[in-house]
Amino acid sequence: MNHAARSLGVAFCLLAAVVFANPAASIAAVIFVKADASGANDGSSWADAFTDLQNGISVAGPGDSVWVAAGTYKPTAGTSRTATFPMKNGVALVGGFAGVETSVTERVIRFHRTILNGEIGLPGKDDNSYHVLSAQNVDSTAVLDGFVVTGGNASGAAPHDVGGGLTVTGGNPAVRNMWFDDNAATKGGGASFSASRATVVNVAFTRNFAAYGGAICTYSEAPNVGREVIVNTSIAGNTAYTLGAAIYNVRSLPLVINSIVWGNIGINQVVSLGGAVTFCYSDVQGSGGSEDWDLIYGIDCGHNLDVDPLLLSVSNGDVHLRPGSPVINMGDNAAPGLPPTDIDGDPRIMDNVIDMGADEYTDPTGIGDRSEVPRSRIRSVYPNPFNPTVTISFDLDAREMVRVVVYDVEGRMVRALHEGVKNPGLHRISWDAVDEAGRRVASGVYFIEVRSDAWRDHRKVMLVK
Ligand SMILES: [Ca+2]
Ligand SMILES: [Ca+2]
Ligand SMILES: [Ca+2]
Repeated sequence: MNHAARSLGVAFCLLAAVVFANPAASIAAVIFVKADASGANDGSSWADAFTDLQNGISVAGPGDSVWVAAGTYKPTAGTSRTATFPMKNGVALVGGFAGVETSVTERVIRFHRTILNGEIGLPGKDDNSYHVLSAQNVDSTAVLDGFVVTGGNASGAAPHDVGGGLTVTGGNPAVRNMWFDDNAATKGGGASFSASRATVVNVAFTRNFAAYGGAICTYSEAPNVGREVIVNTSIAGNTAYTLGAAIYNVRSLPLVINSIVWGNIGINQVVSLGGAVTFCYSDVQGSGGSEDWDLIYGIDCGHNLDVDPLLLSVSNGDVHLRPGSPVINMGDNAAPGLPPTDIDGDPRIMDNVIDMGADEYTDPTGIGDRSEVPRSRIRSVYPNPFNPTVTISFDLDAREMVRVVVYDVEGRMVRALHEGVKNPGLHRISWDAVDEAGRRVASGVYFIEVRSDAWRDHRKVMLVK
């Protein structure tokens, strides 16, 4: 090859690299999904968001994120039980948004529940989606982050008998900040993992139901293929009517760190038929803890407990820790895959040491998602964004004691605006962006909470300067 031909060859290769590499880089995008959006329904912004999550997932390609605002999303508007939300390589499915944010770190999951619900067809579980979510041989670039998953019922013939909330087959997807509540299956009511190396971090499994593995089934056809990594996960109040109230493991080797297994109903919390579950820094009911480990639970790698973790309400699926919980500050800060926040969106490590479970304990006098809001009490916050003053309007049915408080995104109280008895009717209170000490606060996001003894409601406001 002469010099000119070689140069042409190089030039062609460079051109090819530009042509073939650039599109992949330039199409990486955020795709917006919002159940109540009323714009162009093309996913290009919150205003023009897709209203159906399936549309968002189907147009997403490698490098894309699908941001999903608070609301309820079903795998199908029809009655096909095999309809499921699929995980895809290179695509992050991210819930917990109010529908105004411009970055993932702005979202506060506990305020904006994004619910994936398998409740289709007639009311009741019998004809629901087999798997609300599914992942087939996807790698760690497939991410699931910030959803509530409920209503799945894997009551069919194989492969539709495992993983009512999520079924993972092969691969190693990343699952974090999730709450699997009230799903059902023959095996693995909340989730199933087959020959998988999935990582599961900051996840709650509550009130799921199965014959085997009320919360989770881990399964491997051949020994030593499956190796799930389960970190800071709370498994409580699940039921198995045959074996493994919490976890049923067949020939896989799950590693469980900083987690809680408590208050699940059935024969043994953890059952392995071949393989073994390894527990580190975890609170496992009936295990004896590392002091007195019962080998039937699997392998003790140290620092395990067997003590009531004082969960807020196992029957309500609320895995927040109560004051004085013995699992506070008992985890391992070096556990793999930890995000900066806990399942609520609060800082993951408080008091310098991580807690066991999905919730990092914060002072209960701070703001929290600990009671249901039966209906909206706040009528408006206006203007929003605001500067210098925002006015909040709210309704009272009865004469009651009301407290109106401003918090920052960390849940710290900024200003108590009102505390006292008010009459039924519409009330208005303004905030002048000044804190308790009389200082102007920084621009950014704040939460205004209105509460009585019986209810609470809140709105997010943004101060712009
Ligand atoms: Ca149904
Ligand atoms: Ca802590
Ligand atoms: Ca927390």
